[in-house]
Amino acid sequence: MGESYSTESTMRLRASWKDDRPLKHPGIPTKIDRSRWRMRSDSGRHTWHYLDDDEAAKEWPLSLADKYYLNLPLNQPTLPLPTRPLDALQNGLTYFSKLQLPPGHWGCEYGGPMFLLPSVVFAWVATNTPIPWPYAIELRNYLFAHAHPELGGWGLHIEGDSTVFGTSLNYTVLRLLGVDAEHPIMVKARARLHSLGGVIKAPHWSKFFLAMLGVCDWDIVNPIPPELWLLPDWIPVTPWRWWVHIRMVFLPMSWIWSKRWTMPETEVIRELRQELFTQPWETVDWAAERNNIAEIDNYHPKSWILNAFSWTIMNVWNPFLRPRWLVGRAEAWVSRLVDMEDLNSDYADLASVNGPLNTILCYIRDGPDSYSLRRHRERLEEFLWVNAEGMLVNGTNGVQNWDTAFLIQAVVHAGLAEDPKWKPMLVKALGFLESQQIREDCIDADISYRQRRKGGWAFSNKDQGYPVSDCVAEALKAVILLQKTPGYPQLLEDQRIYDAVDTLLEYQNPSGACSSYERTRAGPYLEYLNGAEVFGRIMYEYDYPECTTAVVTGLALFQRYWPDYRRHDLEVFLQRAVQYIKTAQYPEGGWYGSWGVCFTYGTMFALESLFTIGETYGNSSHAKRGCDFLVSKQREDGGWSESYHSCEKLKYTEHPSGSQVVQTAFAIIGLLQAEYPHMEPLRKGIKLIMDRQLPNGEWAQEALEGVFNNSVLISYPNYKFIFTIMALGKFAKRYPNEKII
Ligand code: LAN
Repeated sequence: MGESYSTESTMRLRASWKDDRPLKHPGIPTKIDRSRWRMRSDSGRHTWHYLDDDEAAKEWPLSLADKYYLNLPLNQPTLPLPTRPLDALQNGLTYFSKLQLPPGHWGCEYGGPMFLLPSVVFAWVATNTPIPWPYAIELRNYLFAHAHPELGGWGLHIEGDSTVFGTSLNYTVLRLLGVDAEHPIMVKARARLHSLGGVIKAPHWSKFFLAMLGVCDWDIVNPIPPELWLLPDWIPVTPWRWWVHIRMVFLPMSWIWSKRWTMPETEVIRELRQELFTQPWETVDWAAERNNIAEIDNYHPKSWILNAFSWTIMNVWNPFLRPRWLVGRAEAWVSRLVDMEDLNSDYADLASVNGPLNTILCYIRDGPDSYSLRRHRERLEEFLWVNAEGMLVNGTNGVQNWDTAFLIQAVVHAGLAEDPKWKPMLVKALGFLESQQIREDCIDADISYRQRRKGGWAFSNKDQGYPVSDCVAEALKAVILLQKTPGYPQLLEDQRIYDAVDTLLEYQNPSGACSSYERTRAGPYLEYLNGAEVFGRIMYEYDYPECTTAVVTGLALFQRYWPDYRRHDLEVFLQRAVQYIKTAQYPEGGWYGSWGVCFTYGTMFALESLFTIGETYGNSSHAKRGCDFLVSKQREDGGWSESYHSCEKLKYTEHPSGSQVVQTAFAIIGLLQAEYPHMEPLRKGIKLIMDRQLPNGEWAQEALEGVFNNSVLISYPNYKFIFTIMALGKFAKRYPNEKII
């Protein structure tokens, strides 16, 4: 990409504002042609490229998947109108199979949270990384498209009301990209920010980033002492016990905080100091505003214990006691842990907050010409995505393994694995999973507090290198199901299957449950140290019914074909895990889902666990209560409709926009797993799924499907294919001759 947009030259004449393109820079073309974007997937590494000249665009034509991502017309034929679920399923697959990428997997945007894009842009700006002009334009387009239409500003995620967190970060991004402060969207956002009290009311992470940019003074940032990493492991609050996402974000943050590093001042930073505050910048009493936070941002108020800790650090430890030698040791150790993270992921890093932060650390520590910075810059590209609204930053470097594993299972469960029409697609998908299995444990696993990973699968791709309990299990199931179907290549020999099982067996918590990335290393007390304010349940690894179920079903499937391998370990594991599932049931009968919205998602999984040990509606009070709960939430039109407010409030809440295809599929799958005996509710749900299918076989995007940390929504655009196909297939297996329409 030839031309780039220098972040240093963000100064422009406000008066020169004339059109809707506030990015003023000599040489930036006035128009962007969205059909010039291409997504390239090298073994599951996704990068976007803007083809500036006609020749290049002709040589690299848009693929169907590109068109789909960009919402350009695909011109897919109208398919025969389905009357039976299996026909609808085939139509859905006909469409979805065309989106399979050359390595064998599916891609998708993975957006929703509104603090990821700022992390990446701030990393570029802080490290003096030129931002290509098509990026700058498309990032602006995306943020403009998601400014809250009534309130102005931006929220924690795209469906939420605007907050100080979202607005302060994204307003700053736009100004750094060269957007004029007097643009109507900016004026409205600023008004919203000021009505909430301005940036002094921002939560911790926002204050951190703005201090690093030089908009705030470091004194406004609550402490993140790197010394914490020197504490002995036995202490119950030490960082090795934290949930890996928090651990890996606070790690580079603590180093930057300790250095109080601020990027060189620019004109736009000086302007932001005037724009983001409700009082003259020079008069702000920074230290006094550290705990000042707007009500709307304060999802998880800080505990008095954390406040006392922070006070002591800032008023006693730092000014009077903190010895230089200790600071040096702590910073050096943190810096080494960052290197381990970078080495174990080839700089891909865990996700799109710690990746940008590690980038900044490497720039400060290793300099602008270092290998570490160059490699980080390349890897940051993999978090980017382009859609019909512009450019966004994904929650991870993709959803490759996860979606592929589910799609395989959905087709196998529908009884179509041997159908010559779908076999080539499945063989390619199997090949992808084979290529993505992690084959080695981490370097320095013990000292970097990493768990066994050999044989596992990550959520996205192998490079990222973090297996997750359910990602390993879902991929393992997909592999076993295909390799045990006659006529499929045996790409993973038994030893590689055993490796996966050995990794899975490491995940069980004392409660019997599984968490996400690691076994739990702490308890609820650690939430007293949650200082992020905007997220709940973030400090340690919780027990999750959905992760536990995936492991239960994965191990049970394995056991069917390899009954003697670690027989005793597996039996004990399964028995304890399902016992946990029972205890996690809510009094109303459902299960809380932490990673999808919400009770429909969690209940689908839990009912599958119960089925694995033979407990269904007819013989189990747990399964019956789960089914009754689901059926009680079915709407008149046959669908289910849950809002993300369920996740925040831990109570089933209806979505204002009515039934959702994906949740309807979750509920139907759950009921079918539990062998729910009455056909009518199932039929009505299936009818809704079929009615919503478009003539070319696709389903339209509805509300966001996923969630994390109680409060942040994230999209899983492929769920509308995968789980509908799964529901239709399971229904068709149970009622093969049933016509619905
Ligand atoms: C994800 C995405 C996938 C998800 C499932 C596999 C679905 C789940 O069953 C286990 C947890 C996991 C892996 C998960 C954890 C948290 C993630 C990585 C995310 C929701 C995607 C983005 C999010 C991450 C924390 C975003 C960065 C934000 C911070 C607060 C650091």
